[in-house]
Amino acid sequence: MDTNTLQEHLADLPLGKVTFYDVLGSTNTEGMRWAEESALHLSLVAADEQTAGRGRGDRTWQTAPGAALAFSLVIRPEEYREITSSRLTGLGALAVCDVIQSCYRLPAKIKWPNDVLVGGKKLAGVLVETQWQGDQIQWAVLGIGINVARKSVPSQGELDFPATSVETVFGGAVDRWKLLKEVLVALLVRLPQVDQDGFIGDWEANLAYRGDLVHILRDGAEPESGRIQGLNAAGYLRLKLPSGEEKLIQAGDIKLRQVDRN
Ligand code: BT5
Repeated sequence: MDTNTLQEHLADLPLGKVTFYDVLGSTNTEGMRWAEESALHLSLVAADEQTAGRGRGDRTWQTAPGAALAFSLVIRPEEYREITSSRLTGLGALAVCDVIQSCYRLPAKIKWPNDVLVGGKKLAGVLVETQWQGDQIQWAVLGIGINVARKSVPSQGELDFPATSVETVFGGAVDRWKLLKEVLVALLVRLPQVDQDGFIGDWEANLAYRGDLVHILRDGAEPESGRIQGLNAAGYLRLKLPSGEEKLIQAGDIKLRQVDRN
């Protein structure tokens, strides 16, 4: 793949600038640089390999060469007034989920806030980074990493949650560039819905562990347990505590784990 071929492949989508790198630190870091330099809405940066791929907080995201998708979209959400970072994270996860379900017929679920799972294993992660002006998002960079080929899955010892790849769960070869286009189309279909009421319902309908007991883990804080009720309008998790009280959890740096049912 190269920039020209990718531009041709995606020519029928209403994207801004499109650039492909063989090796890049992080497509999100590059996307943020572009956004600061006034890159057009829906500009896309993609890389075959990331050497400093990032997850939330200080976590890393591994993108091995020739095996995965790593890309970031610059979003200038002028028209979507009620947009939040949380809803944009949901947008990325829901778009991947839509494609894995409809094009590959697999039961994908969203582990709130930002992971896509199949069979209880993570195959994609979403990282949204935003620049605010007053109470409005000036721009957002929506980054998605998808493990496509088997060799994109890091060794389990390096991970804090089980991982898989699209090819592993699909059981056959998957064309990375076809998958990239499918996810971009799903993002473009979902983007105008992102500030609508129905969007939260669609996101909730695809949540993993809904109704189940989970632990919410935060560095340096006591874990909290509760049952997942759903999401509020901002995209925060509604957790029913053992006391019966409902608590709203903001995404930030939390980790969510299902409590063992055994
Ligand atoms: C995420 O963070 O899952 C967000 C991942 C976003 C990656 C994309 S790739 C394009 C764009 N450019 C970037 O630099 N980032 C975005 P989080 O929920 O914090 O999960 C991070 C954790 O996932 C790590 O601590 C590892 O345990 C695990 N992990 C790292 N690489 C993985 C992989 N390839 N597959 C599965 N799990 C992985």
